[in-house]
Amino acid sequence: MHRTAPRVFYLTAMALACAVTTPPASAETLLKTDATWKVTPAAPTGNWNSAAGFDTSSWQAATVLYNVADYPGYESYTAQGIWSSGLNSGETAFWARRVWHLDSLPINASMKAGFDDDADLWINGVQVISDHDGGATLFNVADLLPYLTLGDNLVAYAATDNYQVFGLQHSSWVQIDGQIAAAVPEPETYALMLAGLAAVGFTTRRRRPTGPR
Ligand SMILES: [Ca+2]
Ligand SMILES: [Ca+2]
Repeated sequence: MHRTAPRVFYLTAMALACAVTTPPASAETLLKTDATWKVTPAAPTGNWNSAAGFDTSSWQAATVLYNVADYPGYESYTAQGIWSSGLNSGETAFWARRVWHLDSLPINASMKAGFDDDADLWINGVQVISDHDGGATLFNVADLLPYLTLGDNLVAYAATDNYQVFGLQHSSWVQIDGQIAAAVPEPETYALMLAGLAAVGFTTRRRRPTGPR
């Protein structure tokens, strides 16, 4: 029996190592601007940029202008350029919101964004982007984890178009990419695995020749 015990221990350790060493998750788009965003051309009041439950019943679905991937160098992007109305409309300012529910926090998350021309962006009421340079700007926020929380998250921004300088064309897009952890096995899974390994160890021991060593 004392010779079998190390084998069972070894197999158990191997199985547990495999169970807890989940396959590396690949980065995926977790959130992006598209028609599911709520927008309004009328300046909102109150906690529109900090409260996930803010009443947006008077807001409208975002107008999709184009796919960011249509632009050379951006082929891998999935976000869509949005505004409160068309690409050349006279609406030179609009407000956008998206509630984003997280059942678990990502392993990592980054955000890329583009504004034509300026924007202020908040995540859960914390300002992440303050863009007032007057021209179209691209952003890359490498680590978004400090801003995220379990449950409902709110991504909100106010964008403006400096039409007098750059013409009427305007746009905004946001894309959040990251890695979600694979599901961790439940304790019951470990118990079943240990029971199975114990049975294997027991069988191995029973089959071991009992002759002289
Ligand atoms: Ca800008
Ligand atoms: Ca512009």
